[in-house]
Amino acid sequence: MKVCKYLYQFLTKILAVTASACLQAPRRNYVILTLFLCLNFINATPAVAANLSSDLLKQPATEITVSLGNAANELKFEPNHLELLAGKRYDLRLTNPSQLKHYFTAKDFADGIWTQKVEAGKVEIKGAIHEIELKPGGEAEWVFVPLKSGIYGLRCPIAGHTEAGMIGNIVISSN
Ligand SMILES: [Cu+2]
Repeated sequence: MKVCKYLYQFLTKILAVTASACLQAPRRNYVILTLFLCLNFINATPAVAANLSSDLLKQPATEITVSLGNAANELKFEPNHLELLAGKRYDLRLTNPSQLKHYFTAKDFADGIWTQKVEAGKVEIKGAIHEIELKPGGEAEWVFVPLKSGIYGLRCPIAGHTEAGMIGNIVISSN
């Protein structure tokens, strides 16, 4: 990591010097800032991932079950309100006990979390997930760590379902 730091400092200097030499004064600062931000971004992303894998992802997960619809085919999430803490690890178990297909769609929420995996049947999916479709009798497990606090909307976008009340919200708080 030390080597990385020196290399990073060296590259920053080279870029700053090159930019100063090539450009007129008014635009110089802007370009240096842009290059600096780019380097920072490249530098910071692996660090965030490394921290997540070493600490946050080793915590025992809190299990939460959300039912999409119910045996009476009512169009609702049960529960329809979730409260989560940023930095904790969760195992969200989604079930669909109804005879209808449903979605768990919460795109802004999905952008504010780190997804470790989604498991469905014998398949495990890694990486960003934005919505999950559950066929009748379907089950899935979403393991993640919330990162960004906020109040996020949840809905099932199948025609008529949102309108009938198949909506909810997910609150991520920092404490
Ligand atoms: Cu639905």
